[in-house]
Amino acid sequence: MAAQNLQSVPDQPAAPQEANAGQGQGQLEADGQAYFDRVMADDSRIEPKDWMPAAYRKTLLRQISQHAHSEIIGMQPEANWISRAPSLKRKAILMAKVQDEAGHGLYLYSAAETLGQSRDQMMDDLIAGKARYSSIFNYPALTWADMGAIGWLVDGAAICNQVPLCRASYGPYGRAMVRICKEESFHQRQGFEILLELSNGTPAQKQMAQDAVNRWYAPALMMFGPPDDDSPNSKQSMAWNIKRFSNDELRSRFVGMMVEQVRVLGLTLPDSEVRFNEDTRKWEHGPLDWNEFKEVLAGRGPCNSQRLERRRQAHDDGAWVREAAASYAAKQVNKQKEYAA
Ligand code: BYC
Repeated sequence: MAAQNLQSVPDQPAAPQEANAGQGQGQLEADGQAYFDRVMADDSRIEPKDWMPAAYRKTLLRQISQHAHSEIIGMQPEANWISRAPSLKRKAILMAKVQDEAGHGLYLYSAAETLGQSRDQMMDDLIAGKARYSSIFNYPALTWADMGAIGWLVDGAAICNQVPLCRASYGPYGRAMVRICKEESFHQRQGFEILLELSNGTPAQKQMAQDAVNRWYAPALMMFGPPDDDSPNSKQSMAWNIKRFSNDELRSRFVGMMVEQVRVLGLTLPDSEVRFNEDTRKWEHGPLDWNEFKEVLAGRGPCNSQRLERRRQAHDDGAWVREAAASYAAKQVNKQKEYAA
């Protein structure tokens, strides 16, 4: 039961491994549960080989695989603009960003695999339309300014949601998030900078930036998930130290960050009801269309079918790479066997 701590994570409670030698399954389960409870109480970390409740494993698999799928599907709206980027510099930056998202997907699929599900299975579920990915990527990127709005608002929301996940109780997830958050911060800055340049450009460029912010604002707020009263998973995920803040808490925090930054951009948020509530000490925003959110989750958003179709096509196009890699790996194994014989 290896337990590796981040510096910020308190000392791990002693694992019950040795004490269990020779004991029956029931006792092992009881010791495992006691160990797990101590880890949770100490706000420490569970590692892949540690005992964990089946429901904890299932919840993590659900969240991490959805997160991985979001990164991979999230490459599409921006990849569509690589060939239309307005300069070589912008093209190089956008390509690097889209590649980063692929990398995030790979770290997350690796973290999910440590919970016992194969990457092939996760990918099959995605392309069969059985798995979720973030609602935000079912909206179209209509103009170059959308690259700015995605970077600023979508990556901004992602950071707000994901920084607390760096302290998630499952070690491989928390560690993956540390690196992802560093890269997301750069992504947000590049989005902000695109919008700033457009905002300081011609009136038409400024209008394009404002239009993009208007279209991405509400979908970005919905990225945090349904309102707390309608979030069936939050309570348990918070008890297990996976989620650290509720959906509404993070959404409110994000709105506060955006209020400050939009002023620097010289743009406005399309929400006349944003205000800081002095009594609750929280930022509030206008109503969101949760029916639209449900429609998107049900597969009926503006781009759901296009995104999945593109993913299927990319999977088929990549078949020869997977075959070649598997064949090369088999050859290496045979060579080693021959060498050993
Ligand atoms: N979209 O009980 P709740 C990125 C589902 S990638 C779709 O509150 P939970 C980026 C939820 O799964 C950003 N589905 O759930 C990439 C649940 O359904 P199931 C992705 C959503 O898990 C490329 C049901 O609604 N970030 O940043 O406690 C380029 C009830 O919800 C959404 C992550 O994945 C949604 N927005 O909380 C640029 C972060 N919201 O599974 C940027 C990690 C909710 O029961 N994930 N649902 O069928 C999380 O933090 C949490 O899973 C959520 C939801 C806050 C998203």
